[in-house]
Amino acid sequence: MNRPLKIGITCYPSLGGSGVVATELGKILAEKGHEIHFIAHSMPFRLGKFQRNIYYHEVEVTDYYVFRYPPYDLSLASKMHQVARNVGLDILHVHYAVPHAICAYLAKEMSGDGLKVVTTLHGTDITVLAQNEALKDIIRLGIRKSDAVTAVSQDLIKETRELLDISEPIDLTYNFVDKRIYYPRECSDLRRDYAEPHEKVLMHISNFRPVKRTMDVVDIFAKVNAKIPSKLILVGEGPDLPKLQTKIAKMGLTDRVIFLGKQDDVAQVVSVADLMLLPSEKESFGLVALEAMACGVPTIGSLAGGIPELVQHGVTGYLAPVGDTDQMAAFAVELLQDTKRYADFREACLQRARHEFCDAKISAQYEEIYYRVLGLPVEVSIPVCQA
Ligand code: GMT
Repeated sequence: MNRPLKIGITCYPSLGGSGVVATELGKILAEKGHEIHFIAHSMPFRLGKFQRNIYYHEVEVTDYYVFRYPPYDLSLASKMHQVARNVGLDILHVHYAVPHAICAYLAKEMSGDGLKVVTTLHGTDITVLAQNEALKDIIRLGIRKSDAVTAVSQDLIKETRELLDISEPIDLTYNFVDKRIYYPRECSDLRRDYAEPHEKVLMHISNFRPVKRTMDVVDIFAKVNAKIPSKLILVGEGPDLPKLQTKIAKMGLTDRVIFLGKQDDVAQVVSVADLMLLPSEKESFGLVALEAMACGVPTIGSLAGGIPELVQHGVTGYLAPVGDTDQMAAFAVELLQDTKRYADFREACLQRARHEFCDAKISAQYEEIYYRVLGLPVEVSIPVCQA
């Protein structure tokens, strides 16, 4: 048996897929007996109640009158080093390359080579930020100085290699769901609050940034609603929301769209939906589509990034080129009108989420990486997920 590890995890602790993955991974590793130390500027929002083996270390930013911009990155690197030294961390696992991979590199320089750094690339840290010439070289440095790098889809691995000219190995570690949380919830009461029995429910969950193409969400919905009476539930908040509200009002759809704002209990909310809409411009994986899949909800989305690695076209959802809202709406209508096909898609979603993207399998892949970089014998077996 491998010995339990002491693992520091840094992520963006507020709403966002990378923070969710990092937090859920930490919770699962803690259940497996590892000692997990979250190092972040605030408590990760999914951490929830007290759990054995989990510790939280808050990064306090030093302000001083000479600073125009208080240096958060340096405070984070110092905190990583202090935690590593005080508790004897084996691994620093950072999620999202910017600035976390560089902070981890600095922490390692301070702590010594005994501390190993694992960086997980999540998406826009590469697909957007690594396109920026001002950041490209420092992102490449963070990746090269990591002891292991993982990415959440094959597509993201490919993009990282192309954009940054990286030839070092990158491990594939897909996003995952905890099947104790993500399963189809009973929600008939809740559904009645939002939709009439004859209406279908379409849903979109995101941070409403331009990359999510939320205007397309409304266009797809309007085209579906013209054929099948439907409601659109929007979950989350972000910069495009005011523009979206104006568009919804102009299209005369105000009484058909429900804004739920930010919600923590995604499994409950998503169970209300018949379809998830994810027409993103870029999407390295699409955690929200996996969460929907695990609750039996097919996704209609774009052929962007890693989405096709998750959503099998014609099996667990339908995909069309980015911006092709006519095609996405046509797919949605086709699926919603065919009861037998919809039931098949729903079953395929449940099977795929539980077998391919279960927490036990993906967390074991991460453990394997940790032991490998530490030079310890890898005695982790990757379990076959049970439905
Ligand atoms: O890269 C981002 O935009 C942020 C990040 C986040 O924190 O939400 O999202 C990315 O990471 C998720 C978890 O790995 C993936 O499921 C999302 O697809 C990915 N977002 C994008 O690529 C736009």
